[in-house]
Amino acid sequence: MTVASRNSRPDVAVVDAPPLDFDVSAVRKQFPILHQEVNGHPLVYLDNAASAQRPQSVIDAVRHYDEHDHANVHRGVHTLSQRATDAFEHARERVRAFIGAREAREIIFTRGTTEAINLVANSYGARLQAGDEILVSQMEHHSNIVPWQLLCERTGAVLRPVPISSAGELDMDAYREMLGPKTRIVAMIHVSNAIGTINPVKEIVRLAREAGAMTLIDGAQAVPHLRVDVQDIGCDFYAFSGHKMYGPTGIGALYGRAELLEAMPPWQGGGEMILEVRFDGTRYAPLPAKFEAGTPNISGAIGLGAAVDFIESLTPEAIGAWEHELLEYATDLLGDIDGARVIGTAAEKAGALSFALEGIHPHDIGTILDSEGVAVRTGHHCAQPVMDFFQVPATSRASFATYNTHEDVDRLIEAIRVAQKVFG
Ligand code: C6P
Repeated sequence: MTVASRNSRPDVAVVDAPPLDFDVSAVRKQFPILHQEVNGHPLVYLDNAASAQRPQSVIDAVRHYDEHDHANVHRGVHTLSQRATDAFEHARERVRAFIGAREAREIIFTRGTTEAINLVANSYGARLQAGDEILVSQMEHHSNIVPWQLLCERTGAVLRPVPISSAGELDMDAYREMLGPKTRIVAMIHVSNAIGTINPVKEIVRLAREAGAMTLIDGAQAVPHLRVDVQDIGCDFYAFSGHKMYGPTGIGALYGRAELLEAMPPWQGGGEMILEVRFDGTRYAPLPAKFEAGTPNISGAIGLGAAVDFIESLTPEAIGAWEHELLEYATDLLGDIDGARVIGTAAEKAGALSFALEGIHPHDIGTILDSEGVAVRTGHHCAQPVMDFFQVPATSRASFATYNTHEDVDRLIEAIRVAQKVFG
């Protein structure tokens, strides 16, 4: 099977041809962690969808902050607090520009995608009533299912999954039919972490808006691979995590349209999200502080800003095209292996290649691959409905980043052959 041409859908922001001049060895030099042996073999890191590695510039940005500027933000008149605040707000501005938001106050720092979606489900969700409908896809990560299930339990709203095809693409006809006057929220994944499908989010949002529904896009697996422009997509909310885009763990962002965020109640209460606290009533701070209660992950935000700079230094377009080349190469080679089955064969894919090997449990595959120095993820990838749909308990998943190479793919394929010999 081959991955289809990258320019067949106008709303997928990727370039046509592989960037033949992509200097992957220069990129690799920026990632110290890659230059080590694991179990006696040079490391091949193909678990990027779980967490990508960090370039020296991100490591240095966090370290510089820790060594020189660390203090609480927005709270002190002293020099360190001002430096920390400046660096923190600079990072917000970098994130704003990265995803094309209009204003920096539309960027709320969160712990990651999970917290961003929970924020919306709890705050915006408070306006839902019994009988209202929330549409998600059947290929969602659990973090775009469970917060809505909890909301449904609280409000009596109904969660409805839009089906996917045998290729792992969203059934757009079913989606159109399911949209209706009861649809209040459409929450969909941009790029599937489990099977790599790129969803037509612009069209998904356009249809939802026509139906009068609010839209949230889970962009955790999109921002590392595609140019994302939230205004072009037209969504109300967009959520993502730092650690999948070469940044630190424990930091991410929620983009929200300012009018909506302003109209929403705070989710968490505490320091920094208030203007004035009295026992007879509290007034809340303006955006973005209203949604950032407590001391934030300051060094994480600074690292995220540096990760944005790293991606922009290469450009998301060049990164996406290079990774696509690797994805096609790996998909073709896997197709030559007897007993190998690719799970998810959508025409438009990014980042992840899930597969099954006849007669070998994915966990055994992962263990053998690790003994060969190849890191992949095995399991349900926090997307159990996808596993149920494809009738597998789990898959093995190789996921690509800008520093991966054709040699990495060759090593993956060799290691798969080793696993087949061991269990054959
Ligand atoms: N997927 C994976 O290996 P957090 O944990 O909040 O940073 O991200 C959650 C999340 C939400 N949506 C998508 C599409 C995701 O891929 C993830 C994280 C990892 O696939 C860990 S389960």
